[in-house]
Amino acid sequence: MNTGILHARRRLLLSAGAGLLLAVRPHARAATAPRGIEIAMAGTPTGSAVWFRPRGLRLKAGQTVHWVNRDTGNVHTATAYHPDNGKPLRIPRGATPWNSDYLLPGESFAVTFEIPGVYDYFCLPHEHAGMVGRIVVEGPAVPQAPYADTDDRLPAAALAHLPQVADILRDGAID
Ligand SMILES: [Cu+2]
Repeated sequence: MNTGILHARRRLLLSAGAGLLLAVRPHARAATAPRGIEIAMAGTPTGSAVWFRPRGLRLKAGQTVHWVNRDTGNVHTATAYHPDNGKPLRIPRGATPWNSDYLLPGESFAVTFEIPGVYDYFCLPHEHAGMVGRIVVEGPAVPQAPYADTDDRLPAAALAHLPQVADILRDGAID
């Protein structure tokens, strides 16, 4: 039996399968900088401090956010606080959780927000360094402290860096 051909064929099937998966991913990563609303993932050159900018952002329903890794030496993620990601629920009920996976410098990830409410998210490797963000999608009744019951399950630095809902609604963006 010619195992070389079999191996080559298996590789072909695997790569075809991977392409299919990418094609149906709702929020594919992109290697080029997108247009529109950007939240930068950034940090100091040594990595001693890392952040999302803005870390607080007000949106209207239907708007799309692009997280872009503007850091030069660090990978980051944008990951919803949700049981699917091993965390307490801190996005509106019924909203789809997201996890960008690791973004290299220059890579980006997009999510469109449809359901009004408060969305908290974090960076997987830097949650304990306080790399978190909060998005408020405007609606008739956005709660002011929607997730107080799970505050004690967040690292102290993460909780400290989540802006207040009222401040986001007033200012639009909080750096
Ligand atoms: Cu990070």
